[in-house]
Amino acid sequence: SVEASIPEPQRAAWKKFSAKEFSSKEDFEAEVVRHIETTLARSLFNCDEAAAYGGTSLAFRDRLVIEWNKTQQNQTFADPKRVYYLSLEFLMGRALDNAMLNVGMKDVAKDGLSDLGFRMEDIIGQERDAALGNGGLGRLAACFLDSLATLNYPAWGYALRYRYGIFKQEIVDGYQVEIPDYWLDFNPWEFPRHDVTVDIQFYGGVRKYMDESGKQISVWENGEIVTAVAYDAPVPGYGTKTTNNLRLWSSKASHGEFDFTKFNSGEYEASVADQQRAETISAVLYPNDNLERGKELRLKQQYFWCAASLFDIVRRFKKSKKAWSEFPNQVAIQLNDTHPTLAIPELLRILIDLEGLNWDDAWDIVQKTFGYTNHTVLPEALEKWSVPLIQHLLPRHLQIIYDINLQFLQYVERSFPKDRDMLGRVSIIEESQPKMVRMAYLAVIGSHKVNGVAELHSDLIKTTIFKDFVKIYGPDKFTNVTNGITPRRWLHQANPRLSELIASKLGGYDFLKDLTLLHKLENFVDDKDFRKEFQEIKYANKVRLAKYIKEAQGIPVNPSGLFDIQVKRMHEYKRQQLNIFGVIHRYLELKDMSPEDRKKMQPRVSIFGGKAAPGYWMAKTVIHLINQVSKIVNADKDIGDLLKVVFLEDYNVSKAEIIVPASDISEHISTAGTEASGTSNMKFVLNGGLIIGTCDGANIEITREVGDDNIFLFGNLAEDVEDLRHGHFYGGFEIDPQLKRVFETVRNGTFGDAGQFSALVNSIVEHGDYYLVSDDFKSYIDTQKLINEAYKQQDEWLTKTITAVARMGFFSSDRCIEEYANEIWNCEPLPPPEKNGA
Ligand code: T68
Repeated sequence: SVEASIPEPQRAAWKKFSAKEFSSKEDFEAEVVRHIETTLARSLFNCDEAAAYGGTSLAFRDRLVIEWNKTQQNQTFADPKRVYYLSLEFLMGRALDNAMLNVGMKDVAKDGLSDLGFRMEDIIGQERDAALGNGGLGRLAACFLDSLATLNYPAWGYALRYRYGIFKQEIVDGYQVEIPDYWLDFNPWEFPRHDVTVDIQFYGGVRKYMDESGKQISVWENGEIVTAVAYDAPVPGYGTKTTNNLRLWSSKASHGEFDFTKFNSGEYEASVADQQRAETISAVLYPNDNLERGKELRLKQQYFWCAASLFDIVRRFKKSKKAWSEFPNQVAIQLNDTHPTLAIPELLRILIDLEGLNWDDAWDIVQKTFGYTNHTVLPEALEKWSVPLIQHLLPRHLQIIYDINLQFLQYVERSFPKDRDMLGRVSIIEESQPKMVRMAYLAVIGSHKVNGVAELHSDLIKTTIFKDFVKIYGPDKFTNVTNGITPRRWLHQANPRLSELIASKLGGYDFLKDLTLLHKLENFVDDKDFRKEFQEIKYANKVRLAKYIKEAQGIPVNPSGLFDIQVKRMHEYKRQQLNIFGVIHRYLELKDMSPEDRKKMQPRVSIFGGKAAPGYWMAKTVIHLINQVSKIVNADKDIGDLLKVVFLEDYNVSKAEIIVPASDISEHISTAGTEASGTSNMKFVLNGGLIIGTCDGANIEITREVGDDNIFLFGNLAEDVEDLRHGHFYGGFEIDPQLKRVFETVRNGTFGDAGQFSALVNSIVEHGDYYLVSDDFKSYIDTQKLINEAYKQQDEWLTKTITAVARMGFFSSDRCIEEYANEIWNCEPLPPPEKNGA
């Protein structure tokens, strides 16, 4: 064994002094103080909350690192099939609370911190979010890492170490302003691995020659080199010692720090320029969700990350000295959307150009290795890269893509000799000016499985964007894995009191590992004490949010009102405009009423939050409108508590943890067929809130699980969207009369300069209402009225919410990961050894 190669005295010394985990309050305090005094060089007299956060994190980090090392060592020895999750985004949020939960010493830490003069919540609140993502796609990746570790799968995440995560949003005079998110000042959770580097090539050319045996050899050479440096972060599982790895690549210039010749000749700026250009690659996260704009730097990011990750994966595989044919038995790579699709030609390049395999063997390995997850059918989000750009940046990859396409089209031609149009339709190369590479087609062709993220979405991709591919490959290549969320963060951590209440009824916290156990809560739906406590917890969570709203936005809201929340990225397809038009409609109705009639109305608080992509004018206009409505309505003495409108600045993961548990109703109201799944819908219901939603994405499966009495669905169906859109242009399109009145109010300046909002109104009135706001408006406001009435029946409402929570077991990301493991990755867990030796 490896241990036996080390002489006994050294081994003994090592074991004797091997790092020990703190296990008592005293030890914890000693560790915190030691870290504050030595690692952070602070003292009792200048230890603020930031320093206390630092000391606490470092104390917990030490514990994590011990398990992390053991997990990696164990995985190295056992050498099982590993899963590699390639995602350009991981929206991890805060790490400390999660570390405490998984290490299991939170109570000890709480007491310890109190001895040292600090409150746990304040210390947790000091941490900045790790915000390396835009929205659902990035958060899903984070939930998956949590489940992979919890279920003991040997799995790594690979991404980029952006110096700037998603921007911080400020609202100034009602407008969004973007502030850079420089988050790395103090990040105790990452470990630089300056010894783990990969040189990545860009540009250059391809030289071809015949070797002695007459084989064609391609060499990609004379390009620019940028170095990738690995930074690792531990990903602890819950209720297990398994601690997996998230590896982030950072870019730097390859040859030393800068060019000394230039430096010595006085060209200081030029000498630094190369270095800066290299560092630009991992500098910033692109802040668009569901949009691809085809920028060269984005393509560079994608290749840099894919090439570094694949080099790392192949290097690890080669250590085991197995035959190449074993590669797909040792490695499963999941492509989170098309962003990592270049990994497909890159693996072919490694196998063929560098390792000397022939095309057929290499292709067989590639197809068996990759799986591809699609997250959208929106045309503007489907990635296409121009052929000249790829030719310039990655000349060898373009050749390989053409070779893949040739083989594929020959196969299609043989299979469908009569369908001549088929070839043009399914070609990886779009014959446009310039020609474009369709990344989704490349991903489908290079993978053995393609999955959508909710049932409706997985059906839709088979009948729309990938219809021809279903004919070509048969339906079995396509599958569904409905998204899920981790109950550790989205129930236990966000809503500790609810988690505790559930545990008290179910006899422990097993439900955090098997969420289907929640079904037993239905036995308590009539239990008076349980109901009372459940209701009190919801109220307390609303009080907590109300307090936050007062602090953050200065708006007083009454926690007994109905909290109606829509928090997500701002996007026309998600239809925040429908929501705010509905709010204006309600405002007008209230204004019309006599004071006596008003008294009978259900008080409501409409809460919005979400970032708009910096270049997305329509989305920014909606933010502006919400803020203007908020200003007018909140100041209207006639209205008082009957309607308050709040736009919460800078929505992110840690704020979601406060917002989600506080909803009575949350809005998931995308135009049917546009939201692939949605995941916050699951979070809200799991925390005892109901949904108003369209028949879209996972809303449909949530309805199936919780029952249609326990959700408020409205609006047109996906199958009718196309006809409705067509009708807007050719059928004499009448705007809904109640919506018309809303538009008149916007146009008459009630909410400020009407010119500001004309593009928004015109997109509906004049430009075809692509997102069907008018078509769904009546059904939307009628359903909101139903909700008002239902909410007044507090007892029935409570029954609905409890029942819904009890039926949410399906939506754990643990269930997703089991499905991926069984249906796509074909891999097994590797539980940590019973006795964890040093
Ligand atoms: C989301 N996609 C889907 N994309 O919109 C959502 N896009 O329905 C689904 O629940 C979620 O993925 C998880 O499956 C995104 O969040 C992006 O953020 C994105 C980022 C870059 C480029 C394109």
